[in-house]
Amino acid sequence: MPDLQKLYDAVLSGDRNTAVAVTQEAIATGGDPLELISKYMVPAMDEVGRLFECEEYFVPELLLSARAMKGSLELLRPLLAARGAQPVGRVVIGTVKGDLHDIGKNLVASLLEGGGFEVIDFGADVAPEKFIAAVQEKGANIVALSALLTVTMPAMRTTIDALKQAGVRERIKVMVGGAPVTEQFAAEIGADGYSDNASAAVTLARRLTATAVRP
Ligand code: B12
Repeated sequence: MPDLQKLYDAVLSGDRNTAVAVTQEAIATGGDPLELISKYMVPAMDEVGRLFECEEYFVPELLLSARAMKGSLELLRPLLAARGAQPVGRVVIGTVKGDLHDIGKNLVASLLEGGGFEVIDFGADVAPEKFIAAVQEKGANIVALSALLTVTMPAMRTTIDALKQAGVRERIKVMVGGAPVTEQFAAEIGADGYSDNASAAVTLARRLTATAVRP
């Protein structure tokens, strides 16, 4: 078994190659995927989030750590699926219709995944119907919407209204974010939560899941 502290350090420092190599070695020597995630990778991402919040890390460091985490998760995900590990919750995430910015959304998706959520990521420019289908057909219990343009912020309201019209709003929680989005705007459009960064988004999703319908 490799020294798993190296996995923690690799995620923390955004060293994807080392994170992947240590994960491969751990898998080959019978390491427990859940333990790798919960004892080393998630704590490393929590630390990354903490460093980001106190402005010791900035967006580039966050992206590198998210990439390292993603590299390891790609190897571990099939093993977790095979043993039927229960996700904390199921999140469908996307940047709203008309908006092509996806860097922040990708960060949120990676950190949610690292936090134990199953994440269905529809990418950018996502129409309300796709979110509705994810709730109806895939049992998502959190809908996470991102917008980076003031002109696409109204699409968040449109999406929430469409979820209401489809009769699924009551069984899910909606969280919103993106640079121009504010707590006040989130409240105005009837979202359940807002956060201004990816690590706080995980805390928010955990809080919302506690009151959402299980997938
Ligand atoms: C990169 C970028 C682009 C890239 C996008 C590439 C990509 N794959 O994402 C490209 C070049 C394609 C682009 C295009 C355009 N862009 Co642009 N872009 C940016 C830029 C420089 C960085 C955005 C970014 O990635 N930030 C870093 C991430 C990490 O931050 P973030 O997205 O805010 O995410 C964090 C939080 O907000 C939060 N979060 C994000 N999403 C979510 C979701 C949830 C649920 C939660 C809880 C939290 C959360 O967590 C994230 C991580 O901490 C910004 C300027 C800036 N400095 O912000 C302009 C900016 C957003 N763009 C702008 C504009 C105008 C455009 C264009 C219209 C330009 C044009 N004339 O063509 C087009 C629009 C295209 C379209 N239809 O979307 C303006 C928007 C102005 C406004 N008020 O609306 C900005 C602010 C630049 C400016 N100062 O004018 N852009």
